[in-house]
Amino acid sequence: MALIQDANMFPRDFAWGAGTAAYQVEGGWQADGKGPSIWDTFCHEKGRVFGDQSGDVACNSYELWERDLECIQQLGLTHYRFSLSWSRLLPDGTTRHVNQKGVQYYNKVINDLVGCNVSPMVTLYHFDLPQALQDQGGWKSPCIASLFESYAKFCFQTFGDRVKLWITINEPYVCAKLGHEDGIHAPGLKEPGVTAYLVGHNMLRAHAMAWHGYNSYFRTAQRGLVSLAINSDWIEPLNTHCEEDIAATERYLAFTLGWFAWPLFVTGDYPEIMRSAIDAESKKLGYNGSSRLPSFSKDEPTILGTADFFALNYYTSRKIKQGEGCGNILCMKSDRDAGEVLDASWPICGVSWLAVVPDGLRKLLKYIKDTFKNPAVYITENGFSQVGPLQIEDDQRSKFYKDTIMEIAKAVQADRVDIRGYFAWTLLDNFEWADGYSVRFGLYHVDFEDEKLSRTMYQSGREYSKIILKHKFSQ
Ligand code: PNW
Repeated sequence: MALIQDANMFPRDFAWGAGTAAYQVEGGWQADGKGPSIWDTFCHEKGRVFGDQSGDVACNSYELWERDLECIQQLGLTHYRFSLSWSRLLPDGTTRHVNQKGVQYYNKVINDLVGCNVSPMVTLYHFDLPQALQDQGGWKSPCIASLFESYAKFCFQTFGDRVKLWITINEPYVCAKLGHEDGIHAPGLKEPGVTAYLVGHNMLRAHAMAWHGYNSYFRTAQRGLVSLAINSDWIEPLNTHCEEDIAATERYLAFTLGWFAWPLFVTGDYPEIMRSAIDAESKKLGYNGSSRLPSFSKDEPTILGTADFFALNYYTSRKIKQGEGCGNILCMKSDRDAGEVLDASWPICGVSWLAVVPDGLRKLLKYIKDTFKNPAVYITENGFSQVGPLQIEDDQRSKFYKDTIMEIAKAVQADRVDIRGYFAWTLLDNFEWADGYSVRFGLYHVDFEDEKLSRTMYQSGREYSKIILKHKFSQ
């Protein structure tokens, strides 16, 4: 533990945060004029979510915000990341009608945070599209980009005097793939091999238009930073001597991290490996017409350079081997032709996809530094879940946070990665999308059986707060 006691281990202004997302915690799905979102619709359909659960009430943060603020202060966080519900602010998704009650709610949240010396990091879009916009084609429609731009400008105008860190869209990969290829997230579309690429494309266009809007109209006065949160696992070839596995690993990376990071940080366009793989597969299956991967128009604002920092959501690592098609039908899996394997030595925690590999984060951070020209990095999500019998003394999760933060310290000190902050996912146990309330990621336990939805700090919360305190006193 020597490193962790070193006073210079983290930069002086390092952000110590935790995050949440509107639909996962707020509840109040119809309160005070809020319009429905695609997650409201999705959860109200039978068979979509574990136990047909929903975020109708969730942690009721819409009414219990002050209790959340106490949790934030107890932990000693310097930053809090949360998302705005688009349809709480603009019930039909457009600025034609503003719900003032929604504006009041977020003004209170932001003012309370700033009043307690906690900096807000605000996500504009965390999976919950207004249903009214889904009815017009949602993220498949090219018009969504300018609708998002208007929403973003409205938020910069309304809250940007106090908010200096913005995330436009959270995890476009997850929205595109889980929502439009696999159909396991809202809007529940299963249109493999085509729609996810279109959705990802429109998300990049929407993000870039919002960034340019901020740059032109708000940056000088508000002096904030705007980015897009990219989720990425750390990956390695299963067999490091096998050419096919090495090539598959490169392809896999191009279809995940590269899909969004290449356009933003490297070329303004998709990785060449991604386009050629998709086009080769189209040819093989006799799919005629233009590339399933859309092209950026020269007449639209550029994508390159529209991220003021690298926002990374890291959860796990994978080994990659060649070959994982889905037969002779179009799908992203066949396009990327790379399969995931979990190393038997990595412990699995809670959900089946989450192997605990803290040093994968250090490797990924070094890769980001080397590949994307040493950007400032915020780790905007990282966490560990609990499933099954409740453990308030969750020592495995405490160890996970200690180990992970140690790896970040090494990335800062030894690898000289420019890391500006770390946000644990998540402040409170909450609605974990398709898994409902069966998976708990919180630093606080929430008793969903109890009418008061009481919050209790886990041991892992205490551990995290100790680390934050140690850092504060070493400055
Ligand atoms: C992220 N998967 O999403 C989200 O940003 C959070 O809202 C979420 O609670 C957190 O990770 C934990 O899951 C993901 O199935 C959702 O692979 C699902 C997956 C990955 C990330």
